[in-house]
Amino acid sequence: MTDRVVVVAGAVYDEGRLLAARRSAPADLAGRWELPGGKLEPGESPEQALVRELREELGIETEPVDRVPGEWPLRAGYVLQVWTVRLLSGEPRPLQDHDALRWLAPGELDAVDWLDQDVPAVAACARHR
Ligand code: 9L3
Ligand code: MG
Repeated sequence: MTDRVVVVAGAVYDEGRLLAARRSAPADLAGRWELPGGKLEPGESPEQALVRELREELGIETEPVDRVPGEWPLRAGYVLQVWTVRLLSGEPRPLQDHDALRWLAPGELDAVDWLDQDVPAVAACARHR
């Protein structure tokens, strides 16, 4: 399938805790939490897109480690894929599209109001650990 847009998201871990980001835009998603990331740009690999998105959105340098098995449909024509990501440098800050961040311990994964599609993605991340 080539006629669909891949949205990549990062499961960023630091000392066993998973980074969750609260969206501030667009209005219909604001206040909901997600694994940060975004759409691939033309010519980018998923890993390249993820490194770019996490740099732009959070000001961190990261290294994709491996793909979390699975794929989750977003709106028509879009699909969500998730990579486990190692934090190389920087302290994440909500620079665009987010207004809050939380590091969630393994027992806290249901403490935030995830976007609908991120619920199964986060569960897959937990299984994948
Ligand atoms: N989306 C859903 N879950 C995620 C991410 C990163 C994105 N973990 C959805 C929200 C938007 C679309 O994908 O509708 C594109 O994301 P972005 O480029 O606005 O971050
Ligand atoms: Mg984004």
